[in-house]
Formats: sequence, C-alpha cells, structure tokens
Amino acid sequence: MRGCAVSGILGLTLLALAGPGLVACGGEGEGDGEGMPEEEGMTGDPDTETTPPPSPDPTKTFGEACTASSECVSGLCLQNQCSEFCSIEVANDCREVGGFCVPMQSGQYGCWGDLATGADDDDGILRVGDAFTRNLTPLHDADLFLVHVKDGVTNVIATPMGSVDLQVEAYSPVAEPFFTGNLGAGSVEEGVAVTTDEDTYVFIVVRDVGQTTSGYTIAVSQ
Ligand SMILES: [Ca+2]
Ligand SMILES: [Ca+2]
Repeated sequence: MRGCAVSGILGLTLLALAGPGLVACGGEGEGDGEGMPEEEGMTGDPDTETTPPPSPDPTKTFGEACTASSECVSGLCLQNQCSEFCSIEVANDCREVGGFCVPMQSGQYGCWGDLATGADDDDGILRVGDAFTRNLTPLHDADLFLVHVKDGVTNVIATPMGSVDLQVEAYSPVAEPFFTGNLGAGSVEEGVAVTTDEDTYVFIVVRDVGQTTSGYTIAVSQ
C-alpha cells in the first residue's frame, strides 16, 4: 500500500502516467498485516490450567507498561502496554484513550498508538462515493476517518470551506503512517491517492495545521 499527493484530476493523471511500481512518493509502509500487534498474557486453555493463586485486582490503565493482560483494568496487554478492546465497526472507537483501533493476532481489536482527536463527533467511516462535511475546530483539531479503499487507486481529498490550512495523513490498518499531504496553505485542498491491490481500508486523519479554523469536506472517489 502506498500513497501519493493528489490535486484533483492532475494528481490522478500523474499517477497514471507513472504507472505501477512507482513507490517514490510516500512509498514506505507495506502495512498489509505485517507488524500486527500481539496481545500478551492471554488466558490459555482453562481445562489444562491449575488453579492460579489469587492475584490482586488489576490497576493499570491505558498506556501503562505491562507484561500480562491480568495487570490491566481492561484485561488487555498489547505490545507491553495496557490497551482497550475496541470495535472496527465504530468510528474512532479509541477516541477516549487516543490511538487507532487495530487488529490483533487473536482476531479481536485493540487501541494502539497515540492520536488525539479532540472531543467532537466528526469522525466517520467512508466508502468510495461518500463525501462528508465536517469542522476543524478548535484550532489544531484532528478528525479520524476509516476509509474503505478498493483494488487500484482510491482518492481521498479534503477541501476547505473556509480559510483553514489542513493536512491529510494516511495510516495502514495497523496504524503505521505511510503518507502526509500538506502541499498548500489555507483554503487549499489536500489529498492522498491510495494504491493497493486488494479491497482493504486505511485510516485518514484530517488535521488543522494553520492558525484558523473552518469547515471542510472529505470525499472518496476512484
Ligand atoms: Ca472536528
Ligand atoms: Ca495545507
């Protein structure tokens, strides 16, 4: 999976001319399943376990170091940090603790990473053909979108409705950043062309990086 800057049709044309195999722009981050976090200290087969000694109630919360899930209030120790279980079907289900909702080797999902998106309810889930209108406010606000992308090139473009200077960031399903788009100043659209060979999803963050706030639209096309 890779991303390239797009500016409307121009960006699309450039990408098409470059052809497959171009990895120059934002070409790192082959995030397709690699580096998937593994939860630790999960309970084994109960039939074969002896009765464990009584252990103190877990006290550790999100982000605290752990070696076993039994140490965490949430019951989930992920990559040596207490995490929280989350649902990929809920937009920004990790909003309260920060981070992305990532798949674990168990098949469940846990909050991972560090992402502050503020208190607003602008986060959403988009598919090709969708367009949402949202607000970047207060200053330095960030909104998180799960965007379903299809085999080929999927364009995600954020267009200011006012003076806001916004930045578009793309992350793999396991929360690895693979593109940042910030070519223009205030009032200028930013975007990413996500190229992939399978139907999957990416996380897109639209962030206010200027000194004003305003609304914007985010649109997904192919
Ligand atoms: Ca917002
Ligand atoms: Ca910008």
